[in-house]
Amino acid sequence: MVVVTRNFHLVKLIPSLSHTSRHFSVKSTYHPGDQITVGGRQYPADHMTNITPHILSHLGKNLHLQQYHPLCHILDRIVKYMYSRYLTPRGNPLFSVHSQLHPVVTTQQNFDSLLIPKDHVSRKKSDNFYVNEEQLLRAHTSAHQCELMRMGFDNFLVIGDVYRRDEIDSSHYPVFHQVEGVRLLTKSDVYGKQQDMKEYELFTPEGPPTHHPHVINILKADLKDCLQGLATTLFGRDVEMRWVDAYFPFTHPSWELEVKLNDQWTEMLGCGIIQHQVLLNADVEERVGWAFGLGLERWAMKLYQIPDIRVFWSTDPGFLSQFAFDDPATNVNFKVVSKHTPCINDISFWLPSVSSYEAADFYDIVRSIGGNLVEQVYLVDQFTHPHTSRTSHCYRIVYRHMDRILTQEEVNRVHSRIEQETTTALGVTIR
Ligand code: FA5
Ligand code: MG
Repeated sequence: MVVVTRNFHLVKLIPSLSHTSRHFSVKSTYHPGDQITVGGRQYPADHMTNITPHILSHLGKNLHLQQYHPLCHILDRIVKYMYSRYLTPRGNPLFSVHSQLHPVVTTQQNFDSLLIPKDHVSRKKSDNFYVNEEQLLRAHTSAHQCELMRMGFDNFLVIGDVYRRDEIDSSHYPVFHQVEGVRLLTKSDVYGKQQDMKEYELFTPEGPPTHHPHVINILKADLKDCLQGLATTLFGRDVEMRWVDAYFPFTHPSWELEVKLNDQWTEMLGCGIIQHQVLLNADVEERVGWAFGLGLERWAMKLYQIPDIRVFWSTDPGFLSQFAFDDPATNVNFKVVSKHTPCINDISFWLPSVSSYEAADFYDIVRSIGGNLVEQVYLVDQFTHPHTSRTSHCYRIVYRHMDRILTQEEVNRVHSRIEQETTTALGVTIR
């Protein structure tokens, strides 16, 4: 087994960008020469920089490496499953594990190396946390595929924290953990045992290199069997699951696996057959392969019946003590530490008339000021005034502390700070 380790240290903002929560602004302006420190490294800031102090506070926590953390237990089981499924001829695990790669990657790694077009929506500033024009906090662990393939790894797992400006609800959090799996095969790996197929090629003979249909079928069968096997190993034979066709620029064909979570079909992973051009970008020839990316929190929520994704960041002993066991396969009947009644406050405002308004900026403010008191935010109403043509949005913010009762006064104080900050940072007018 090969473990690639690149340590990084806890995050600190350098003084020129530091803040007190009172004067925090999402739309901080960065001047030429400003520096931002992310994961112990310094980077030049620019007009794309949009990492908030709230997000920075999650760097270096490495929940997946913390002994007795549920994400660490489930990761252990996933790695063991992959180790036992794929062995070298000498009986050793085939997959290498890379769990400490630095989370700052280049746009080349996160997008270009994966054939994500220059104008693709997933590159938007409103969807990502940019360090600057050329670097960002990785939005998925797929960002490391090419560098590892170029280094010569054929079978590997990448585990890491990933960052997205996403929705806010019980199964989405702006920082979560992914496990990436990549398996590359040579012609003899693909056809080896199937004598009658020895003559087949990996690619169709004419036109640009296209996978031979047999390759797709053989890889697809292995990929789906591997992932379904993982789901039944963790969740039991009777788990309800289904495959859905999907699209990713870097795999074709692609699928998503959904599992019933709290009576709702929930996406657990994306996967597919790696596009040939992705391998060429990594200087890999004469190989084909598959890849998957799964959300560790979603798998842990299913396994331990954890109802809310924020719980993983809790330091409450009532939560953590439930996972203080050495055998990761121990059965846990997770007890919700508390499910106090929520406080629900709405916020309505007119958008600025010359509108550069992005809901993601508003969500950042809510998360930065409300922290983990905020369980959910959603748009409940929007309309455009027929005479003035001004647009109004109304959002509902559900406040609920994981560990204790919140008072309405406390919530009101947080809520009015959110109103103030939204007014100054985004130029809206509270109604
Ligand atoms: C990806 O990130 C692709 N890189 C996955 C992939 C890898 C496809 C390799 C093909 C080959 P997606 O955005 O769907 O895809 O995220 C993958 C998984 O991460 C989801 O299925 C889900 O389990 C989890 N996930 C996505 N967004 C969030 C979020 N905000 N909070 C928690 N989990 C999330
Ligand atoms: Mg998806």
